Amino acid sequence: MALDPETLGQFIDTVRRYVRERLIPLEEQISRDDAIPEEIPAEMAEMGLYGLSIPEEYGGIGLTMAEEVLIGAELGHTAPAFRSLIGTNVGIGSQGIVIDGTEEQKREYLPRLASGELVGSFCLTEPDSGSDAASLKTSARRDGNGYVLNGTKRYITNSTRAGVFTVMARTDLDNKGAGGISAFLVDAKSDGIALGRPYKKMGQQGTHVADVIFEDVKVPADALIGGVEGQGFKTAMKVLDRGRLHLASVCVGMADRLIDESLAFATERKQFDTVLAEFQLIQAMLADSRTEQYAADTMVRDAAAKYDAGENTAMVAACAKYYASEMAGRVADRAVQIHGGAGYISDYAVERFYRDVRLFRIYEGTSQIQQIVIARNMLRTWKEAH
Ligand code: COS
Repeated sequence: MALDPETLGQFIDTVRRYVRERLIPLEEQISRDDAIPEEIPAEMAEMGLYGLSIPEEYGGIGLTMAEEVLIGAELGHTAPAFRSLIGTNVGIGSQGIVIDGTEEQKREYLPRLASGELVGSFCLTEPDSGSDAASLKTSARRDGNGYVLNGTKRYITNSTRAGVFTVMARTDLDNKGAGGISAFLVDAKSDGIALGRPYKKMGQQGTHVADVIFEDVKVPADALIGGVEGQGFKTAMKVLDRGRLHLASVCVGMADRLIDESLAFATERKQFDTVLAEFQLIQAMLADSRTEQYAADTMVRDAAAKYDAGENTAMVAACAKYYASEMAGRVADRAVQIHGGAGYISDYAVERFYRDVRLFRIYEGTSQIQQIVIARNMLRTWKEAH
């Protein structure tokens, strides 16, 4: 249910103040330590951030997509690791249950995901299956009343904190395509689950990704999302459609922060006896960044409204994610350029963000995958109409 405008305004304000007063001052520390201070998860839980997208009847705030993207943009103003902390509970780690779960699954998991007591994580990618998600090999063999899972999942965000994994695994071993895949809710403490060492990454320090290895992991029959085999790929795609919109909103916020950093530097720094901001070539970069950030913001809000109206948003979500993530890359590049030599030095936030934003063009579907999704939808609509 949508919040009334006043409550929404207050919530946005609270998040904005928290980002500016509490999180931004911690950015250098988390970049250096590659760890989020221990108090932060509890503070975010207290604000309800883990439950942004979880319906109120299951203990969440139940924001509409149009509201969620506004919060996503606020969180985008700081190091992405903070957003990632709640990101899987808000997105890929809870939405499989929200969208396709049984009533029992919703009651079992959603309240704890909403409160942050339980961290959800999404296991789709594998060593040999990235963009071609339908080719995944992790198997779920029927065994008495339940299933036995075997396989390796790669680069799994928040796996080191997770209490429950949404695992896409092949239940029909004869069907090598999307139709053979089912989605399971697996307790992270189950026997047979091992985590790899967190990977060392280019950026986004403070967020940890690791492999999750399943070796003869027994799960009960009611762990199957929705109780129906063969639907797991579709569940994953629906979750990603929504996740892509959320990520696009984070890119909008990040670009805004990069523009702020650029303005702050350009209005202080002098060359040729003039502040940089007076130079038209610098102004051109600032103007391009603002124009593109505004365009992405508008796309995200429009796509979110369509999502809330119940329209099929696979294409517009892909458009928004594709444009907003590429835009954030260009804005980060210009921010570094405006900073000149300082932009290459770690003391300046833009150096860190330049590395952080690189991931937006890759995870939850690369730009090339978004292009494919967009074009396929265009062609389908064209063929249907002609
Ligand atoms: N919503 C609901 N169902 C969807 C869907 C969506 N957004 N997209 C596809 N499907 C359905 C299709 O309708 C099809 O169903 P039918 O067999 O009943 O017709 C089925 O899923 C298979 O779809 P498709 O044939 O399009 O699958 P492909 O193997 O061609 O894969 C892409 C499609 C490439 C788009 C998909 O694999 C993808 O998104 N890859 C990227 C994965 C990714 O984002 N990984 C990031 C890591 S997770 S953080």
